[in-house]
Amino acid sequence: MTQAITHVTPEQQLDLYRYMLLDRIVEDTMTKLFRQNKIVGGLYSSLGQEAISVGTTYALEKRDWIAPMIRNIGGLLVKGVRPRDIFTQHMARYTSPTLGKDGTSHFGDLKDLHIVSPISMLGDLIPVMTGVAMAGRYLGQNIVALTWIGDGGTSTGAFHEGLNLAAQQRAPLLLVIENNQWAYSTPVSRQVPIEHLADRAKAYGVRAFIVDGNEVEAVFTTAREAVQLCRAGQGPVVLEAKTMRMRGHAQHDPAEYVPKEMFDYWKRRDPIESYEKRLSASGVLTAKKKSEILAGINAVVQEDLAFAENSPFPPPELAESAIYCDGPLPIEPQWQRPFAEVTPPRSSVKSEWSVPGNGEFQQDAIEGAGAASTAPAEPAAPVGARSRSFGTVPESPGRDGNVSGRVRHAKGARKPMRGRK
Ligand SMILES: Cc1ncc(C[n+]2csc(CCOP(=O)(O)OP(=O)(O)O)c2C)c(N)n1
Ligand SMILES: [Mg+2]
Repeated sequence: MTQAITHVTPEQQLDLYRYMLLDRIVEDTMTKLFRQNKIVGGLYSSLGQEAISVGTTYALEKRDWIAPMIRNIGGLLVKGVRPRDIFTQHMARYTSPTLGKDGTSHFGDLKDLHIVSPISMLGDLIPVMTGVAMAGRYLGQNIVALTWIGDGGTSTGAFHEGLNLAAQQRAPLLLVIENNQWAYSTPVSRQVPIEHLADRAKAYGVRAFIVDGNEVEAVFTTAREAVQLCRAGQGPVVLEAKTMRMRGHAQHDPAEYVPKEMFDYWKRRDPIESYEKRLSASGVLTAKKKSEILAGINAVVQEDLAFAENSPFPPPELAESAIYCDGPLPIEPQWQRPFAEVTPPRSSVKSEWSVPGNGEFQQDAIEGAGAASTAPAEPAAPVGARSRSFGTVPESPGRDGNVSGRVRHAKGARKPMRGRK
């Protein structure tokens, strides 16, 4: 049932490489901008973690949804966000997706790219994305919702509440735990008494995978398998990717509390360098191809950087607009709301199945008349027998947190939901 799909085509390999490189060049460019005092607010780095955002998002389809956190610029790029949006947003320019009103990666695109804007409160995106996943199912779209959480974020209440909700509702949610071994200055070992954060999924009857987060193909193929399970109606999946935060929490933090040997070890496991070597050795990445990819990335980045640098800041007269509600607005109870008002908006994603009338409230069904024909659709099946057992747990990371490159899977498959594909 949960057969690993390990095949990655040369085209996909070059795509994965290109996106990781694009991510790194975009973030390196922003580091320079930060040093030039052109970034408004903080700047967070996903240096060394690019394989996770890129590999997981690459496993999605266009119709699927993501909600990034601070180290998921790679996911935005794979989803189709242009570097100019990332630059202008960080530089608070008027041309940014939030018209210069917000900073970092705090923007989304609900209409076309299906991106929910980050929420700073760690963990809160999990219940939100569970809701997105459930809404997609409700609309028959067969979508998957993906979000990421750090090792520190797994200790928030929202993580546990959200995961339990997703499990109980069998929501098609892929939750990626980016275990980069540090939450600000706190190492994982001082935060939790367990070795593998994926084990937390067990408590909620959720299937979990552990993967080497520095191996982009392992991340991609495992995420692809997880996405398939979600889409098949088998409930949420947790994917723990073991990696290392190669910078401080943000630019202001020199990370002097991290042992130097730990940085040295992980530097040798850089996800882009190692993949480049691998693709070169197999002949997929020739010297010519590599310079073509690099030239393509640099052309886009330079064009978008120039666009951002030449963009104005928002006009001062707009500083107070779109912040508070232009109230007071009268709020009156409306007990008989029209059907169109309470049904979900039209969406660009075509339904693969339909719930009659989008499951609207049917007075007749309650009163008995015509109940057989108008009864609301069957609700999501509750979590069935909790027969999953977690098979091989990975070898322990060493004291420095090293992990081997193997992918391990939790065993046990759920039956697909009734009536779902
Ligand atoms: C609920 C909540 N508590 C605390 C914070 C402050 N904070 C922001 S990032 C961070 C560290 C997060 O560490 P981790 O989850 O491991 O993610 P990483 O920074 O390593 O990617 C903290 C404590 C927050 N944003 N939300
Ligand atoms: Mg962390």
